Amino acid sequence: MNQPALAAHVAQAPEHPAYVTNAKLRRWVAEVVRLTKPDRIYWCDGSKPEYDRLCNEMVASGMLIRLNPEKRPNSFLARSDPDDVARMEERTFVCSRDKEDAGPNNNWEPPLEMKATLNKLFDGCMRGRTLYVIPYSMGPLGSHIAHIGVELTDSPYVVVSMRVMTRIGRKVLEVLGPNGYFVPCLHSVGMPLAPGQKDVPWPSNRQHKYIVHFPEDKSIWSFGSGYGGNALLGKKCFALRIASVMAREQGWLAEHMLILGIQPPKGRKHYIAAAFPSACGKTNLAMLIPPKALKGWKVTTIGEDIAWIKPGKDGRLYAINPEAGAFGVAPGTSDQTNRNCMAALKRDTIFTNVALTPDGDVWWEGMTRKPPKKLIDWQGRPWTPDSGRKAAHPNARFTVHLSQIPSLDPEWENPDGVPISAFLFGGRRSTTVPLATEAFNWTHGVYLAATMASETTAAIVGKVGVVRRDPFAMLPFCGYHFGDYFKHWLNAGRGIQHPPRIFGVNWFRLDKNGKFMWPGFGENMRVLKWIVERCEGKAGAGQTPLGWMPRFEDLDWKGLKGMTRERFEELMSIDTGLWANELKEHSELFDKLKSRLPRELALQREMFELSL
Ligand code: SAT
Ligand code: MN
Repeated sequence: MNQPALAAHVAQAPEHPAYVTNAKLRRWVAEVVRLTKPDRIYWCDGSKPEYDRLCNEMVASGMLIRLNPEKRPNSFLARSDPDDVARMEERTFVCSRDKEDAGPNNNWEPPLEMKATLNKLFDGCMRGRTLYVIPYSMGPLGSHIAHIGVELTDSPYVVVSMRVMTRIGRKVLEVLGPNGYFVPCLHSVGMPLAPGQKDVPWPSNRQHKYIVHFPEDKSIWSFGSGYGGNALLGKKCFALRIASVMAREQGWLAEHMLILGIQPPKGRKHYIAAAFPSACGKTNLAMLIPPKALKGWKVTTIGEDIAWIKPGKDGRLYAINPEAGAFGVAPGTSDQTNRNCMAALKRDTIFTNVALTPDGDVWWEGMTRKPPKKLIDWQGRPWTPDSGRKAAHPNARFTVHLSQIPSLDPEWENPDGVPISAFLFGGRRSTTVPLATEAFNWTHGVYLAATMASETTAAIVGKVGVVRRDPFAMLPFCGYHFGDYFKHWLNAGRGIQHPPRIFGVNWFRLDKNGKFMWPGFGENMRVLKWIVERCEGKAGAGQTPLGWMPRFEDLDWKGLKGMTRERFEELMSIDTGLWANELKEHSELFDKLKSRLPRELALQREMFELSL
């Protein structure tokens, strides 16, 4: 322990370790202590013993269950409150001074009113708890693309998760120095404890939940939820919503994208950044294992959720993964769908809302073809295959450090990032959208990304399976007006000498019988190979109203059974009736963004309509 307990809620600045030299940080922590009135303050050093100690404490308090060390060494299960299982878009706000700056794509309230609301909620909200100070770096420590945040939280689950997901602790404060810049991130589960009151396994606040961003202050306040993106504030709150604002101001990009490397059997390695909405298989794509028949092709992983991208001196775009871990969807993950991920999860993993086996291991839907005969479900109730309900929550997650992924790219911590050859945009579309298209040029690519849509998943609270426009897979994550964001993207491509090519993909199209037309997973390599060969000017394509599309002969079918020319043509077909409807929806989206929509996109839409 590097911090003595506070006897009372002292009015003066709390003690801090001597190595905390940043005056602004010291002042802010003192302010938050006065407001939230924790019983104790603890400065996280980021060490392994600290992580182990916090995990042990949580096992003792019932917040974590230690899994069988013989089956899953150093791994834990957390069960959340059934009311606190996913991101809550309805409770997420971007409070810019001017409402128009937040755009119709964000919930907004006047910042002063919101601060008054939050100040009331945070007043005394950490009573009976410890306030943890977590200095963290998004991106390799000291990288010119990285940025520092400090999260103050009353959740030890958040501390251990942040240690996996980011780089935390004392070493971050050394980089920060006495005058360095950091993004202040305040989080509370919103459940103070009265003297002697027993804690619950998953404290949260059932009445009030707020995930709030102040883009001008560059600060984050999150109240009432302990789950994922609501509570691990480095992820969606900082690395996307606040970082997107910083990126626009400073001339870079903060995107909801995985980054993967593709090494052809001969020649140069390419890096691709790909945007998909939450729970659309980004983790699987980032860790893809190519089919054996495509001999010599190798895929490596840099990141599976977020990319920060900056122009380099050579006129190319360079990307880092600001995270150090994966917070991925467990259901559906198996040795068949993602062997690399399953290998990563063998040890040192925190699971949330998966099922527990009688021998102290974990299980989720899709992990094995046959479910175990008996389980404890994600809510701690006995479960059998005929229970008629899911054993794991559909948004159950694993939290694992990237270093445990066998396919990790050796360049994953390169402070200068990796050069991006292509951007990929994809959604979950059971109809309308063909397997793959390549944009005619940068502006057309921005149009393609701006108008993408996806069927919603369990990653957010709300109705699942509804088609919604999700531009750049950033709908819940763009911290400012989408019209300005599209403009920023148009400028990003114009300002550089070698802009990446832009592609659209859809792995999820169904046939008339409701069956997936594309096998997906490792077979997606065939599309990636075509993309790399397009980047090298080697692969052919046909011109269509949607863009350049691979013809049957342009893809490598070695070793894939069942894909006939006829079936492929169905998979690639353009139904003009359905596309007329898409165009109507593009108009509706553009109408909402009208006041700030770049004219290029409206013109692009018109050209598209005329060509259809
Ligand atoms: O809960 S998170 O926002 O971190 C996960 C996701 O929606 O992708
Ligand atoms: Mn995501």
